[in-house]
Amino acid sequence: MLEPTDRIMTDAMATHSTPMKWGTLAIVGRPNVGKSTLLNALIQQKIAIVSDKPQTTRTRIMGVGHYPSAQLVVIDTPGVHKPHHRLNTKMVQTALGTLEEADVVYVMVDASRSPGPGDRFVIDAVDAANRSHPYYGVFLLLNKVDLVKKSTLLPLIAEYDRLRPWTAIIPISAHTGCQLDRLLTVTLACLPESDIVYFEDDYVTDQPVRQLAAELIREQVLEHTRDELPYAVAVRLDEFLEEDKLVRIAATIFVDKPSQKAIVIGKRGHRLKEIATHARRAIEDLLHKHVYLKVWVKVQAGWRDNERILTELGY
Ligand SMILES: Nc1nc2c(ncn2[C@@H]2O[C@H](COP(=O)(O)OP(=O)(O)OP(=O)(O)O)[C@@H](O)[C@H]2O)c(=O)[nH]1
Ligand SMILES: [Mg+2]
Repeated sequence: MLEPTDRIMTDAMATHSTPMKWGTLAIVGRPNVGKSTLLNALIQQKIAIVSDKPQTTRTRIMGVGHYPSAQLVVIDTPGVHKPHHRLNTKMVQTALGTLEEADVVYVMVDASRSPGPGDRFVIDAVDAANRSHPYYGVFLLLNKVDLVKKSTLLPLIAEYDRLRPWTAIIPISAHTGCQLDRLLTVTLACLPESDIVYFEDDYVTDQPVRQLAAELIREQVLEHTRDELPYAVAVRLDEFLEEDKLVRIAATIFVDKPSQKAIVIGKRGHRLKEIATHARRAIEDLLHKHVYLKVWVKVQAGWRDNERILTELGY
């Protein structure tokens, strides 16, 4: 259960009488391949929002997986893409920067597609980082195997196999959980043992609860909009007041243009009401408290290229 405090848990180092496997894992890949879905599955909690729209994740999202004889720090990253705004440049820099701190890397791709230029770009970046500091393992994950015929997998595996020497190529479904046990076993097998584990047993993520709440609101905006709108939306938390049995939250949804504001609000405010109702329920599930949520929509033209606003939004 996540605690409704600003930091979810304090980090601490603990020594263990029996050595544990310990390491940092980075998940990288093009947008929409299923990285955040895998993070949530590996740590068995929802700390990253997921949507069917590309470029959902905008920051580095850290979660800690606790296993019987191992602790794994899992880092989800924004999908690597061609940036057209300052926000997107930062997202790609964040994703590639994560490669510097990882012990093990998962390159995730969509099992229904042959490697494209975007996948090759990610693989080249991993290779370059691996040359300067060699990883314990670099895995290729063919995700969404639940959506493809088994007969298409072998030729795809052969195609990826030619691109670089992988520690292993593993077809998985982050969504159904297929092959995740095996993935975890081979990943932990690569890692060294450590007398020190860095996080307490109940430490989940370094994301503040406010940020999780803002993300759950953005997730609902993504769920209820399409086309260019999801890219143009950001959520700022203006108020987060904890009372005895209630948390009062006020948030602003930023969009880029007046026409987008009209879409988010919808006819007679219906869409915004839907968004707020679903977001409130999701935040209540997170906090285990009643939530009173007020949401405004504000046009902030060019926010994706405005450094001050990007900083204010935590990007
Ligand atoms: N069928 C199926 N869908 C999946 C699987 N994994 C993820 N998805 C779906 O794929 C979409 C994208 O998932 P995300 O986890 O948000 O993908 P991501 O790589 O984090 O995307 P970005 O944050 O945009 O880079 C969502 O609709 C997920 O439900 C899977 O194994 N099978
Ligand atoms: Mg994501």
